Amino acid sequence: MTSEGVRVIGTAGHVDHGKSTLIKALTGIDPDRLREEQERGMTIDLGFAHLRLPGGTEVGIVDVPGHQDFVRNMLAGVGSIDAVVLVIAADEGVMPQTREHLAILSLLGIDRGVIALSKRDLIDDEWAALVTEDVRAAVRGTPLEDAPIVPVSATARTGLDMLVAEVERVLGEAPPRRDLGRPRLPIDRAFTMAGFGTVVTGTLIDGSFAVGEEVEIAPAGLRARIRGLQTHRRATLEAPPGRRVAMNLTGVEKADLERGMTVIRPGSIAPLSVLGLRLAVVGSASGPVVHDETVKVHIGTAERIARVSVLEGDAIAPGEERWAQLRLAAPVVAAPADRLVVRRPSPPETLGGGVVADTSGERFKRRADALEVLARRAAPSPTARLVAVLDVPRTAAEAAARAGLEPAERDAAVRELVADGSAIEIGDALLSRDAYEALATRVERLLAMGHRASPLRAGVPREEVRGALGLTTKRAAAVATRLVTEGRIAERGTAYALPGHRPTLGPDQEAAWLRAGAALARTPLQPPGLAELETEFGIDRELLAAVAERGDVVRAGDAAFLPEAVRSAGETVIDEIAAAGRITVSRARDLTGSSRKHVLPLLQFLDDHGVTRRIGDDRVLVHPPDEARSRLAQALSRGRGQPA
Ligand SMILES: Nc1nc2c(ncn2[C@@H]2O[C@H](COP(=O)(O)OP(=O)(O)OP(=O)(O)O)[C@@H](O)[C@H]2O)c(=O)[nH]1
Ligand SMILES: [Mg+2]
Repeated sequence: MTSEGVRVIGTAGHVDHGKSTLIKALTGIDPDRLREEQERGMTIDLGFAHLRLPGGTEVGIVDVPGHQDFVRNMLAGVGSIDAVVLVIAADEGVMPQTREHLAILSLLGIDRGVIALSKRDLIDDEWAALVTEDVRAAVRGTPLEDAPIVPVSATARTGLDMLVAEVERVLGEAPPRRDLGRPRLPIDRAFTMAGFGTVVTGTLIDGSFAVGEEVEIAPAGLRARIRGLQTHRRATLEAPPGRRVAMNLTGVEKADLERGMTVIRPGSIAPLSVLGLRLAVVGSASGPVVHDETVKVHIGTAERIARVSVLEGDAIAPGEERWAQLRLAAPVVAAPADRLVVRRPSPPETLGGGVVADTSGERFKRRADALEVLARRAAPSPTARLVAVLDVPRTAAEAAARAGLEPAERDAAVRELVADGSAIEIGDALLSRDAYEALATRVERLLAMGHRASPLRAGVPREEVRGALGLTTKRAAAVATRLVTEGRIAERGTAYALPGHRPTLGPDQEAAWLRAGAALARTPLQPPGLAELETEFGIDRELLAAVAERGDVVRAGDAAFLPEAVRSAGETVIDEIAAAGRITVSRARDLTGSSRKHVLPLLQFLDDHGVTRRIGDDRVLVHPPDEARSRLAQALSRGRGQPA
């Protein structure tokens, strides 16, 4: 199944101009399905039909009402069509809703279509020529400017083949539907069908749904399962984007569902109450859209009351376009690049619309910030759009969905951004260079503050640094690791520090260390223990760690030695093993003139640094003596008494 094989078209045009009659003539299906519609002879709500074009393409048809009281229903129907058939009655010509529907099509970006000059049987050739000229003038400057005008009569059945041929040609030029791997079915109808249960219909966009899938009905947050799928009354196991779909759902009641809700994969889109866009006000609007004005927003099949927050100036005059945020009274499923239409509630009037640029839901405190962010998010190129949503770490899939990119565009954009350094890979996620720099600065500041507050300490505990990033544990660790790799921060045991940071002692602490160092030097291989260092000399663990950090003392197990003592004891041990092949603890004690209590941590230190290895009661060398000596020297130059 290819999405090119199936298309969706819609009708548009003034009331009574013959839309429904034309669809019935083309398909044999009467789109006016409601009793009230039959009785009043007019379309009230959306009607549906389908047609197979001569070339084999299946076309779903959405028939809309033309009456001005039902423009909201028309809006729910034309949201995701591939092309429009604008019907203009030859005997009446261009009328108010002809123009209003044209404006709506233009706002929704529907720029493919055919104009059917209907009821051709009611007029003569001369009149037909005049009205054709009027129609041309009316569509000038609209996306249908170059659309073919086909005279038709549904009752006399003339021009129908020509109309179908033009529809086929126009659809042939339409691009394939995008597949973002994140399906949405904006519901246009919900009903109960005997033998099936709950059914919803709509035009599927942005991805495929399959029978058996669990789905969410947003924004209600309901869960359901797809029991069956139909396109054009035929059952299918999977429906790709761009087709009319009837979806049989289990787990929800019709009473819980209504037009304007959207079927999505559970959790795939968070409904939003704030939408940012450049709001264009149509030239024909009766007045400006002013800041804080209440409007109706139509997006997909949904309709919401909203307040307009004009971000540039205080109003948007007819014919102008300005950055604005729409604050909706209730959340709606929306994605970047969605089109919406804004209407005035009363007297009803189509005011304008635009393309959703920002779905972050952020309410900006400063207008200048808002403008900058929105402009960035509305950027046209896929890479720019992707980078704009990477202000926080997101997986490539999340980011692409937010930026409205298709998988193919996404992969190319990710490669390009990572290659030129505009995006940084952070664990499973990507982050823009700017956002990464902001995090780096935050870490550097935190470390600088930590060093100032505790000059003695090696640095700021790793956990604290990661916690300050406000990211998931894994991503925070990835950011920190990258900063270390880049040499912007340094790892000091279980802490991070700025590379230049050396723990510094105050004058009293230096004096205390001087006395303690002298005591250590008096009996280098039987030095005072840690408890004594603290009680007698005031060298607590933190101070000792600081002195060790700068290389003045070596911590080994539960003891502390001067580096010189460790070196001489270590060399003695190495020499002995080089000569005798091994050394025991008591032999090491005797040769170094130490005690058992002190020689144990010394030997452990040598083991830990890959100088010696323990075999039973003996120590042997891990490497030849020269290598052992250089390892010992290295361990001491590291100055931290920490195994590498
Ligand atoms: N003579 C003639 N009458 C037509 C033709 N097409 C439609 N009509 C008549 O025009 C009237 C309106 O037709 P509909 O098809 O209901 O018009 P519509 O555009 O669907 O109207 P709404 O849906 O209410 O906007 C009906 O009485 C039709 O019989 C045609 O080709 N020739
Ligand atoms: Mg109709």
